[in-house]
Amino acid sequence: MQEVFKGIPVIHYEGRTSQNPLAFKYYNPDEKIGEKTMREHLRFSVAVWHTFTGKGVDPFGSASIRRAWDNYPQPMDQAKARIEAAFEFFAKLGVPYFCFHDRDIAPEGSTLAETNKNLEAITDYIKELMQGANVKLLWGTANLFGHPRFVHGAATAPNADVFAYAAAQVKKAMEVTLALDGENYVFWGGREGYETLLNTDMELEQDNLARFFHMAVDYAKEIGFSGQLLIEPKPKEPTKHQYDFDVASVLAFLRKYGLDKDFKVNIEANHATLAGHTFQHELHYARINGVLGSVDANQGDELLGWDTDQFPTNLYSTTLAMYEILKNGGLHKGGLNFDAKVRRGSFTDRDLFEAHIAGMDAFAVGLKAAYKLLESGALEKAVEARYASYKQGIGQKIRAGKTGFKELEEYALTEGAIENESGRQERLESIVNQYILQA
Ligand code: XLS
Ligand code: CA
Ligand code: CA
Repeated sequence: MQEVFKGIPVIHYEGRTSQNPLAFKYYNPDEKIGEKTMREHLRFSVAVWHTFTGKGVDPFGSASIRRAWDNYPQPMDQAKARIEAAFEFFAKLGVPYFCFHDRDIAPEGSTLAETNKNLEAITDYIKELMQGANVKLLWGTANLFGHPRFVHGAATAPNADVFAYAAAQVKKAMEVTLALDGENYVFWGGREGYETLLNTDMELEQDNLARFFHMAVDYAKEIGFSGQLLIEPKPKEPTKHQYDFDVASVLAFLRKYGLDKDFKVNIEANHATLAGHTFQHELHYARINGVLGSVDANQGDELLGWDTDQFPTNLYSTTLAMYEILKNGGLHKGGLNFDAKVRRGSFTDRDLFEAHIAGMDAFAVGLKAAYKLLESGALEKAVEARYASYKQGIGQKIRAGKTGFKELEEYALTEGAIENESGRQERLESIVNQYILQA
């Protein structure tokens, strides 16, 4: 295999004072943070779509990025060259995982049969490359949104032929994920939503989506896929209203249709903020409901209201994310997948490395800060003290379900003036800052 990223060395940890742009300043894969190494805690993954198919296109301009593998006129030659470059990238960066959509790795043919043949050939090639490499598949997924056949959705399309096609595509993508020992399979509802209720049977569409997921669960069992199935919430874009709006709506959907034992969620930071939540809120909501599966590590822009998928560099956000992940006992089968793209103006190959290094370092700082913060118990003590009234007296009775409105009225009628205590928000925020600065 020919070297593609010439002049880019294997990236090493050089420590916080290093000025070398091609070195980690905080991510030291073998350093132990508690019981686990940083590599084990963070489980970083590269997203094949943004990193190897992204071209810097926006609604106002054509491609600003041209990679070495774009020079192959035949789509299958290009697909092979792309995946070879990807494996060189994984090795140089030292990431343990990667993720892809079926269509990122192999081109569509003129029929579904031909498309499947292309996908099988590239899957075999990836399997071969994985044998000599230190990288595993975090998750696979199917692109059910790019082709015009999915203009009105896939599993929620008004056209049953589209539903069938989407099912066939997911069946194949699950087989490919299994063949590559993928640890999870993701469903992001690309165009599963609507633009206007004037032409939409929402009830049928949601029932169909649930039918689709039940079929996926059955098929995973049938082929012996033991990876975790994940749904990735997103509130809008591409459709105005996506059905998997946020973690809470995904949970309600899963419970309504009896799917809650089979799925967890893949939480993306930028999707959380698009939904009007913080990244921490979504992780926390998933954690307390036992469905925190995996993470798409990126960030949005505070001034832009769309899905900019930027590399995560905000230490406040990575610290609070790692705080939730540590409280979850880690990510288990999940990982931190960089579903992030370099800016249109960052068009060199070197930018791809520098962007991933920035993201990995930001999460390494977050991990270190969150670990110490958790060890100190500062936030836990404050929260415990705040809810202390539920540990005794009437509060204890409320918690134990041993009282009702009548007794509570009697209690309220006889109690004196209610005394609330300060929430001390600013003090707690400054504690978080202290731990970030000490990381
Ligand atoms: C798009 C989503 C997508 C999923 C995988 O906004 O983030 O990339 O992660 O289909
Ligand atoms: Ca994502
Ligand atoms: Ca996104």
